[in-house]
Amino acid sequence: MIGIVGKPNVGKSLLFNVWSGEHAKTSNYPFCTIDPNKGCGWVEIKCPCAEFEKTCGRCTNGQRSFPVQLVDIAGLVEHASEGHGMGNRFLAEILEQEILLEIVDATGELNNQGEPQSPSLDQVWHDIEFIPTELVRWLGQLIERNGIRTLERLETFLRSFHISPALIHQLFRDVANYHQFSDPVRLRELLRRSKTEVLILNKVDRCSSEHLQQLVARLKKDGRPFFCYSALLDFGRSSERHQGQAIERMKALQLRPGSIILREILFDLVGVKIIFPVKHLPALTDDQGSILPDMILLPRDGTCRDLAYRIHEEIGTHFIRGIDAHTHLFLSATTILTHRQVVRIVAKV
Ligand SMILES: Nc1nc2c(ncn2[C@@H]2O[C@H](COP(=O)(O)OP(=O)(O)O)[C@@H](O)[C@H]2O)c(=O)[nH]1
Ligand SMILES: [Mg+2]
Repeated sequence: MIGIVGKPNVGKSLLFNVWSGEHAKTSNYPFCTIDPNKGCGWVEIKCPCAEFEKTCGRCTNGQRSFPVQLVDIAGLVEHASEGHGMGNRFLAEILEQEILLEIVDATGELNNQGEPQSPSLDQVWHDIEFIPTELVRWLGQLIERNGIRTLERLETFLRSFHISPALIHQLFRDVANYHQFSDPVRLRELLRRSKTEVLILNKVDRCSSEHLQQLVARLKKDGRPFFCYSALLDFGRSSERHQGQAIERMKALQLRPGSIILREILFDLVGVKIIFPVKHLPALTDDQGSILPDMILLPRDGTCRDLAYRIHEEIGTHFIRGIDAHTHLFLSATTILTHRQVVRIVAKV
């Protein structure tokens, strides 16, 4: 669901390790991460059981953890789309993700080849633009190479990257000829509107304050979502020896831990919601008697019928109504559900 992308050595694997608590190899070597590393980040959600005066036995201090898939993808290099570096295989993997965490070395101390140089703001601007530019270039080439000449074929082709036919139709319906299917301006817009791109300025611990101020001021002006971060300090928080020091430095730099950033991305930026489906009311149980057994993630505009489909294809097809566990009111197929809502689905099965 979340792809971690960026050029080599910006700290993708370290961030992945910290956020997922897993231990993908980190090193200073450009292609240390060859296969995508998959793991889970965890976001905490307030469990509804207390509001119903129940004890679900699944939460800790009233909090439930919800897993979010993270994929650490091998370093993107200049002209990856032309077969340099790891090329097509991982470019495809990147575009399959719904959320792209675009990691940039905030110091600008890595040149285009991922080799050390002195700090450079110009390098940072270049790196920020580089990720989407490379993705768009690759997508354009893929469309050309596959000889896609009709809007219908373009829609089918892009569906595998979770890009909706409606959006493709909107952006490409007026093209005069099929060469425009690989137009970088339209493809950039397609990427912007089909994925949530979040910029992470990593290695902030190494930036001078003047450098950082200039960086932040310009990004705020651009108005795109970004987070200042230090995977190294966040990692330090979990080590016994340097914990106190890491916490102090993060505080001084006003940096937030990965778990908080992840929450903000999911619930504020993307606007996903977690729904608790139950089979029996008012018990809030499944057939085995487990209280609030499941959590299901829905998009911002996810409806009651969407929830039914996520539970089971059959339940979606034979949906009759939903019932809200608090109010006991009926919910129609098109009712948009709210975060942490507890819902029973009634279906003809
Ligand atoms: N100072 C500092 N170093 C970092 C930070 N994040 C990663 N690094 C270092 O940068 C190097 C490359 O990290 P790695 O995670 O392997 O980068 P990847 O190639 O993008 O996966 C390693 O030596 C890390 O320890 C950070 O926030 N601050
Ligand atoms: Mg790596």
